[in-house]
Amino acid sequence: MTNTPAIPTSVLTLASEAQRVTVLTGAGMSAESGVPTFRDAQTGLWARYDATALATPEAWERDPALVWSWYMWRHHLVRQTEPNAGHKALGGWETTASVTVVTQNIDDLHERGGSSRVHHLHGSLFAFRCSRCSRPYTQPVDDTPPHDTPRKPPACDECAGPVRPGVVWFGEMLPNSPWEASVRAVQDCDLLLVVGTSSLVYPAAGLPRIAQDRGIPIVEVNTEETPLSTQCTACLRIPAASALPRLADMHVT
Ligand code: BV8
Ligand code: ZN
Repeated sequence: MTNTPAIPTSVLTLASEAQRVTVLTGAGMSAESGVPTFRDAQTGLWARYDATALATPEAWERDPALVWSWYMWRHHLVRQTEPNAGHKALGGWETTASVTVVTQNIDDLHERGGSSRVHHLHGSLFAFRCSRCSRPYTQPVDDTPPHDTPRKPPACDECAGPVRPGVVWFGEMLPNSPWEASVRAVQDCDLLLVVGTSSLVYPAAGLPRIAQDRGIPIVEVNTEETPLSTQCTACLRIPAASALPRLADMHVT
């Protein structure tokens, strides 16, 4: 690596000796794949909307076509992107240690990057269900651009209710089993990496505290400081796609 900051030997030692690694990721993990982060100014059509205002049941009730079109824009975008060297490094790390990914992201880049144990705290862009009877909706969705003419969501085969994205909106409970599996993954690990998240959204942002209370080392990988930074054993101000291959000691092609 040319001018990216060095990684302290103590951190490289933690990474090489860890046998049970848990990685908590946020939107910064997918930034280098070209997926805008949650707090980036939304690009183009969506520049005038605040993502945290669109990802709510209230926005859905008020204008389901607008919210549906926003998710179809993201669905189309993610389908055009590839996992980056960071995703692939976490996938490859599974050959030398047990690696559990706990992600706030709704994309599928960790899976496509080779990770086999991924818990989605906030659901998935690729899962849909009826907003009325909760029946899963498994038909193909039309995510073709343009997305600036809000498109009505499809209707449930069973009750004709509007189909919604299978994601967790602000004010909604997290799905039980990914949450419980994630708590266990943080309790049982010997190294917690926190990658590409502003650590602002709860209860996800509360997970590192579980590791901290157990004296488990926490390494933050984030280009900026976050409210978690002062609680960490080390902070790497290095982009995820550069830092993770060096931590995973992988030579990702
Ligand atoms: C809940 C899915 C119980 C959808 C998301 C008042 C009323 C109701 C609730 C609350 C309330 N006050 C607080 C709450 C709780 C609320 C919350 O925490 N709000 C915050 C804003 C204060 N949480 C909830 O509502 C949760 N549910 O609490 O249920 C309940 C129920 C009823 C009533 C009360 C409580 C549900 C939250 C889930 C929301 N869904 N996503 C979708 O994606 O559309 S949240 C979404 O934003 C993400 O999933 C993620 O979790 C979150 C934060 O985003 P990040 O991933 O961190 O990304 P961000 O852009 O913020 O930051 C990127 C970071 O990467 C930056 O730090 C940047 O520096 C860094 N970076 C950039 N590039 C790189 C990089 N790092 C490394 N390398 C790079 N290249
Ligand atoms: Zn239905």
